[in-house]
Amino acid sequence: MLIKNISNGFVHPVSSEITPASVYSTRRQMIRAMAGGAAGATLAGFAARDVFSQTATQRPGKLAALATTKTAVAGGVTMEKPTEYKDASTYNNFYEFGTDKSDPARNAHTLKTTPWTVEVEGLIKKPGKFALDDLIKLSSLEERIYRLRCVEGWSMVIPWIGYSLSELIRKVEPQGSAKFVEFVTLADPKAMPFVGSRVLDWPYVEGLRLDEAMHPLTLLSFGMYGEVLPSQCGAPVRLVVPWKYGFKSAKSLVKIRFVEKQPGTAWNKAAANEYGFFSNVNPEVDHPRWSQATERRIGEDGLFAKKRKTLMLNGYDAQVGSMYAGMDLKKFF
Ligand SMILES: Nc1nc2c(c(=O)[nH]1)N[C@H]1C(S)=C(S)[C@@H](COP(=O)(O)O)O[C@H]1N2
Ligand SMILES: [Mo]
Repeated sequence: MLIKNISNGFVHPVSSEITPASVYSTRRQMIRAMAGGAAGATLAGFAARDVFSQTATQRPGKLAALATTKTAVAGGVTMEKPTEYKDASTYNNFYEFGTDKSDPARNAHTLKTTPWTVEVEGLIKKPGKFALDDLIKLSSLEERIYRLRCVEGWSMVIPWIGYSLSELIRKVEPQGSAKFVEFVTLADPKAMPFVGSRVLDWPYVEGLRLDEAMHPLTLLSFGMYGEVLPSQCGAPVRLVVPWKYGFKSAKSLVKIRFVEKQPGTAWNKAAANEYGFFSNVNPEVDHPRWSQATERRIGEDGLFAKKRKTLMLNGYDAQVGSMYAGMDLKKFF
């Protein structure tokens, strides 16, 4: 059955059975069915080449499986070939474990993810502490293939598992005064060798405007590639905000706080002229030290690998662009 939500452009093929996330051939069939069916209009925007380029990706078989009941198609990115798991899990930014891309995979095994609780507090009617299992069960898990564009100029395509953060936000009932959401991550100096170092202010914090946090694309993610998140990718729960530079997608969340004023964020505090609060992917606004017009896809390195053009709002303009109507994106970068 296809459920189309006109307002946000989503097309959800809903299955009554649990479909293993690793069955990409099923997705290929589904995409074909959709292209010829009710969702044809939505898919017309995709190049046929992209629609059929999806190649089979096996579940890596390294961590516990995390089944999804729905597969969501969000934006044009879904049709891109996912980055290899080995690349996505060894080339990371997670400064609590070191500043080198290979440090998190090497060091994050010290992260203890059980027990884990996420505190939801601030300007809401129903504050509370969620044990991880309860948080996972709060809504049905979907697989969503999103492109993530790092501010440093590389990108990846990841089959994330999670649900829209809006599901949680609705349950805790924000008060009228809540205008922003602050995301606080774990800062445990015993498990995280770089917490205490002077690179960043700890804990690593991030923030979104309430409408951004409520946007259906904003994902509360518990897994990737059909399995729970590896520690270096932000286990056991992280944010994925696909139209913003990677650093907005805070890893290993422990607190979600509803506030009235725009919260300080880790990278903005470190260098306000380089990292704004919004940090929307924007090929037209250069980083002070480099261009943001192109990107390198992880796994396509090599001397002759062609750079890709970075898309406005990382390719999600149609879904999220209206939230920034009338805003000068050079000023609010
Ligand atoms: N807690 C925390 N979250 C974080 C970071 C970090 O250093 N600490 N790095 C960010 C940056 S800069 C990027 S690009 C993404 C990278 O996510 P990935 O390693 O899963 O690709 O995580 C973001 N989330
Ligand atoms: Mo990043």
